[in-house]
This record gives sequence, structure tokens and C-alpha cells, in this order.
Amino acid sequence: MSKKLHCRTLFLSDLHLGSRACQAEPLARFLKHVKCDRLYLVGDVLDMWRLKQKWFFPNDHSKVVRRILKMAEKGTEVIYVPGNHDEAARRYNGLEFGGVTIKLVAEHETPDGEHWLVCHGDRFDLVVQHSRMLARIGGVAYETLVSIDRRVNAIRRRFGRPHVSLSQSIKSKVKGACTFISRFEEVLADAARKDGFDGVVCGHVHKAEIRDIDGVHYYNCGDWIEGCTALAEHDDGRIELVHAKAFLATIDEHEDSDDPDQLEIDFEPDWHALPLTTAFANGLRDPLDAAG
Ligand SMILES: [Mn+2]
Repeated sequence: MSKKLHCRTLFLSDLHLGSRACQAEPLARFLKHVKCDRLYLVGDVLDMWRLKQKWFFPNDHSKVVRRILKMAEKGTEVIYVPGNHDEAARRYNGLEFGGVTIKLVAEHETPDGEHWLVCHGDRFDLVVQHSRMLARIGGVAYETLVSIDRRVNAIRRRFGRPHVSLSQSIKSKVKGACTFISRFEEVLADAARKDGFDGVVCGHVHKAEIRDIDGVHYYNCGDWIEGCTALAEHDDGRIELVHAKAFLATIDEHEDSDDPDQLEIDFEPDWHALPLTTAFANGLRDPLDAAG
């Protein structure tokens, strides 16, 4: 028997299916090893921004969609809360298809009777888009920049040019990005508190987090571009941040072999998946648009 993660609720966000940056292969493998009563997809499931530029939906990405629909078929309640990259799905608020329900925002009730707001979080995005990119530039990148800086300035000196500090300007922007994320967290927790919630579950900033902010629980699912994380709520209400790659590494690789036959049986094509993703990608041109 292969090992499975059994939990009451699983929260995933920022899958970015349809983007080359999405780590769909570990995601599909992870979902194969999860059993949960409820699954929240907390936005940016499909990267329609990328798909609109160029259609990219390889097999691993389809496997994720099929996996989710399979979970729904087997009794998992799937709630899809769209984000900004898949906001076209927002117009289908309240719609249910193949066991997946679309909701602009959701409310989760814990075993202890707490109520948590579940939303992607982009509505609270206070600063411009590139903050997120800057947030990924960490200390290592900074060190590299410093060394580039040195070499650039050595050359500039030789030509009698004044000193420029690339690292200095980048560093101040990285600091700004960190401030942006902590502000995002605070603003979200504050909004949840004002609406009478005990906690908030979100995504968007690609930074997994479990923390309490002035008495409100703040949970961020992270992402599947870099972090590959998920939030699991256990039956006793305990919340755990699951690092999927570490989790997968503990699974018996023999059980989870890449034998194509096994994969084929497990990921038997479900053609519901095809019109679904196509409909989402073409969301803006959907006939339902006309109805408003
Ligand atoms: Mn987002």
C-alpha cells in the first residue's frame, strides 16, 4: 500500500496551470497521495494570462485537472475560489460542475467551530505587480549582484566613469517587497477580523505562511511555481504546512514508480477535463458573457 496523506481539508493555491513555471508533475503526484473530505482551490489555478499569450497545456497539467475531478468524483467536496490569473472563472460564481463549485469567496468552518474567510487575496493587492517578482530575489541573488557590481564598477573606473550601485537600488526594492508582503498579510487579517472571521486562508503572494496577526489566524497556501506547498487541516483541527516535495520523498518510490502503464490506469483520461479547461481559457469569449 502506498502512503497517503489523510486530512479533513486541503487548501491549495497558485497552481498556475498553463504556465511553464508550474511544477505540475510533483503536484499531480502529490494529489495522487492525498485523501481529503474537502479541497479548496484558492485561486490562480489556471494561468489564463499565460494561456492567452500562448496555449500551453502539456500532459502533466492535464493530469492535475483530471486528478482534481477524480477526487471530486470520489466524494471530495471541491471549492474553487478564482484568483486574478483565472478571474474569468469568477463570472461563474455559484456554478457547480463535476463536483467542483465555484465561489468568489468561501467560508470554511473548522472542527472547533471557527469561521475562516477563504479568498485568493488579490483584492488586497496594494502595490504593483512587480513586487511579487522582487520578493523572490533573496540573499543569494543579492550577493551575486554585489559581485557583478564590483566588476562593472572596475570597468567603469578604467574608462573614467562614475560609480553606480546596482545592488543598492535592487536591495531597497527587495526590502520594499518584504514590506509589501507583511502589509498584505496584515491587511488581509484586518479585513477578515472586520468581517467577523476567526481566520483567513489565501494565496497570491507566493509565500506560504501560518501566523497569528492580532488574534486572527493568517494562512497562506504558498504556490506551485517554487514552494510546492499545501495547507492541510487535520481531523483534530490542527493546521499543517505540507512541503509536497519532502512529503513525496518519504513515499516508497517503488510503489510510486513511473511505470507508464500504472500512470495510464491511474490517470485514465476524463474528457470532462478538456471542455472545462478550454472553457476557462476562452472565458472572456464565453456565450454566457452576453447574459452578463
Ligand atoms: Mn494571484
